[in-house]
Amino acid sequence: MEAGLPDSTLKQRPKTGIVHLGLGAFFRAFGCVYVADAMAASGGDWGIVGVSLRSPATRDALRPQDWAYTAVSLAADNVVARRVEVLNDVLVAPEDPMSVLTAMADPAVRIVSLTVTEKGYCHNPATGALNPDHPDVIHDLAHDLPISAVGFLVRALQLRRAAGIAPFTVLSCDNLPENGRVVRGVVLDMARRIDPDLADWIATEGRFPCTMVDRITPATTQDDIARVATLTGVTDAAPVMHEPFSQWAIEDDFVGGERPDLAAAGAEMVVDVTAHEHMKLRMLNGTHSALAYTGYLAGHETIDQTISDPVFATFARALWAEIIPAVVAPTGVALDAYAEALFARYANPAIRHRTWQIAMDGSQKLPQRLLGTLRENFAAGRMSPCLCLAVAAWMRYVSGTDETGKTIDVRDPLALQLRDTAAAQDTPADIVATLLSVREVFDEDLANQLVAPVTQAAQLLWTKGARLSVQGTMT
Ligand code: CS2
Repeated sequence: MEAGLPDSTLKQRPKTGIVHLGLGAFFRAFGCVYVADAMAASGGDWGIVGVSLRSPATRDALRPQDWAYTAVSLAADNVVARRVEVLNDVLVAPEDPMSVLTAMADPAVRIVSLTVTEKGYCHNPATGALNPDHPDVIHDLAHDLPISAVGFLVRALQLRRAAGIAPFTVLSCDNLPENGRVVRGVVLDMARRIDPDLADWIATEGRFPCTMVDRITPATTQDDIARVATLTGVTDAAPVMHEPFSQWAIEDDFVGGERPDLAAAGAEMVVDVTAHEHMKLRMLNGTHSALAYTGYLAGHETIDQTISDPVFATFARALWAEIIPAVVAPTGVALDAYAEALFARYANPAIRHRTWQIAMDGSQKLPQRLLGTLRENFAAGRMSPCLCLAVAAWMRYVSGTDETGKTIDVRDPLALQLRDTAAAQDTPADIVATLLSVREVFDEDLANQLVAPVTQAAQLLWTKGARLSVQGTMT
């Protein structure tokens, strides 16, 4: 059968107003849907040009479908498919970086949004600052045609300034605390190394609102593609599967106030997103990572499987009990109720979110997900045995061998360094000591505080295995 969604070519698409860097499943299940709804409600030219920074796969799948695709909302008892027709094009940066810069420098483009994952910011996760030794940063400082997202932002802003065009708003949609301030910091740092006047112009004229994004969107599988074909009767080579829930809180600070009417699509436009961000990163992503490492080691493939194991259900609640004292609730939110809602979302059996997927890139995720909470709990004299066990589970996971002796396919920018460092040690205590000295992840103060409780957790983990350790930590 020919791939494609035939009637899409008959419709007029909105003109492009947004370039999106890092067109993965999450943004297509989330941002694209909000922007489509905002235009349906209030109009505006906010069509999206997506950019893949690495692989041509998404472009190749979507082009025969005229860039339209199916977003499938999966509840336990209800499946709803909708067509999303907001993309006007998909560019593949390594094939033609100039075409990406040209799209970003177009005066009609007023927003450049990003989902490039934590490691895409080329920053030091522990400090948030640009990592000048990152190979992509070194490359982008030496060449006009960049390879990193940060490089594309800086070079496109440079072109706009030279052409007398206002900057676009940079809208980070990644799970980083103060994501807008992080991206502003790395952009200004790189710009300053290229041209200090450019950096000053970006600092004055540019806008980098922070956002909190939330929708669980597992990677699409071949089974999903077959399922969507059965469901809709149409072959879609790149559908996206997501939970029904979604939440987007955005600081309403855009260049010239130019943005889609995202509030009409259900986004919360706020003055300061910090409280939302902290709550979400610590309570959702923090427990996601904790369940991913311990659950994976205990042999659970997905989050819903993990949480349907009573030991891990209790563990999730014990984690929230440790996390909640370190979270300031956004106005009108009850944190206990938020935790219970998260539990129900994790338990959704229709969402097959692999523990292995969430376990990826832990070196980039741990600081904002687990370590901030731990730091504050230490300062307040609160014990956090479950969070410490999660850190120990990450250490066991990145050591690269599971409890049955099988190799773990660890995906992390520091994977080799972490595995080799751990492999050179004899005991769990030595592994903990050596991994706590990885300064990209743990600062010295925190490492000193973690040494005793994480060693204790690791000794349990290495002798008893994950499931019994989880059980033992809570009794
Ligand atoms: C997950 C997130 O893969 C991960 O690390 O924790 O992608 C999570 O599903 C989203 O942030 C939910 O909004």
